[in-house]
Amino acid sequence: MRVLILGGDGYLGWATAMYFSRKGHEVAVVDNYLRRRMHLERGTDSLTPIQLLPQRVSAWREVSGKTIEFFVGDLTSWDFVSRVFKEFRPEAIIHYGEIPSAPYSMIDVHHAVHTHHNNVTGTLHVLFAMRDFTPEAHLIKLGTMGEYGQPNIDIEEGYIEIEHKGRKDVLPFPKQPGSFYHLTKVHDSHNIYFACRTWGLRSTDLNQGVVYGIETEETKLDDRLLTRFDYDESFGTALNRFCVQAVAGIPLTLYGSGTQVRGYLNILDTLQCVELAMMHPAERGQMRVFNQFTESFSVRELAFIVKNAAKKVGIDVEIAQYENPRVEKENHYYNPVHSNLLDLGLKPRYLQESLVESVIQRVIQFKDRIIADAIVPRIRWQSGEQPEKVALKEKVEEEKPSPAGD
Ligand code: NAD
Ligand code: USQ
Repeated sequence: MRVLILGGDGYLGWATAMYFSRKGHEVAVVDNYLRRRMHLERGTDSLTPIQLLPQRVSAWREVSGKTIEFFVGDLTSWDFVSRVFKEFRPEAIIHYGEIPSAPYSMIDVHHAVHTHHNNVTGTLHVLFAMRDFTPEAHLIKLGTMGEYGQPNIDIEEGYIEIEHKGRKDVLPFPKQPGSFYHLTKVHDSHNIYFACRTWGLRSTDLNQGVVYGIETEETKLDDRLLTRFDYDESFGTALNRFCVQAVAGIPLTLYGSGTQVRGYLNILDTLQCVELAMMHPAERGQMRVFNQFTESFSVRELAFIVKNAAKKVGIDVEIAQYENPRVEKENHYYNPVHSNLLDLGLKPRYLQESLVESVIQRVIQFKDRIIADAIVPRIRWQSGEQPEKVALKEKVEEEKPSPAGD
């Protein structure tokens, strides 16, 4: 299949490009290096050293004998997007090409507007390019579990049957996102749903949980093939950050009580889920929604999992409770349905199965690259400023039961 990967220089995009290329698909990636430029702006960097696309692609050719085509350009440029679609004529489009950070979108008005412009405009261009040049193609769009927020009812997969004043309908599940970034995903979902209904496009919206992990079968082949791995307050996700903090000797940064529950999945399972969606495409006119995660944990549980794993490799870890820089529910009900991908054949990997040790070993390999100043949070949801570092409230000495699912 001809697979176009938008955001193919990113954490998930580069890993996906190699995965599909190895499986024999014809793969092209698109990226404008925005993520690298955002790191420059924040004074942060990927833990893993990563090369630019021309070097990555030639290293991949050398190691695998396979070719990945690449287009360097901006999805917010219609001229660029239309040229790529006309030249490559994708059958499947995997759309990762957005700004993925909740904290970054909450820095100030400029970062919120940039995130909205980048994400919503880019996706609109993709929808129009599909309509005009590849109407049969299947869009596999990375959304987020954060679109739903944490309602006090079970979260369905995209849609809910509602009975109102004696009448029934199946409608999009109510959305209560927790940041301007998460809101862009909600807006994208509405635009995609409209395009499917109006133009008969086909799409799968993958509402993904928080991804962890550093390694895939392909990145293991050669260090020149590593994907990015972020741990700073803007771009690092909780578990990846905890692993770096453990190795750097910085107390793990639990925000607030740490009782917030999220869905998590291994980067290897992201690859599996995207492949399952691609091999079982949506119907024309349909926007399917899959909730993409394999396990739920409170942040506190994650911290103790990392602490225990680090102990096995001789590292003593402290856990600390920080004043929560975000405005979010800390004690909440959380029970999202996630059966669609399992029904298609997803074989989940579980966090406790040595993953943490294998991440920690890799982090140790690149320990000298850790920028310690990038770890402790400064960005707050409440004010537009970037004040002093968020205060450390107390050390967490023992594991307390999480209220997950109460
Ligand atoms: P990433 O930042 O590593 O990758 C995104 C890539 O898209 C970057 O390389 C960036 O340069 C590129 N990009 C952004 N805007 C672009 C534009 N206008 N034109 C061209 N390229 C552009 O992020 P990631 O962690 O790989 O996430 C990929 C996608 O998955 C994102 O849409 C994110 O919201 C979603 N997602 C990620 C996670 C996670 O935990 N990593 C969880 C749920 C959803
Ligand atoms: N958290 C901590 N300490 C940290 C970092 C985070 O306690 O050092 C907490 C946060 O307060 C939050 C939870 O951990 O309650 C998850 O935070 P995160 O930064 O790991 O994830 P989030 O901001 O939600 O965003 C990430 C990705 C985003 C994706 C989202 C999926 O960056 O692209 O959309 O996960 S989800 O969380 O399901 O919305």
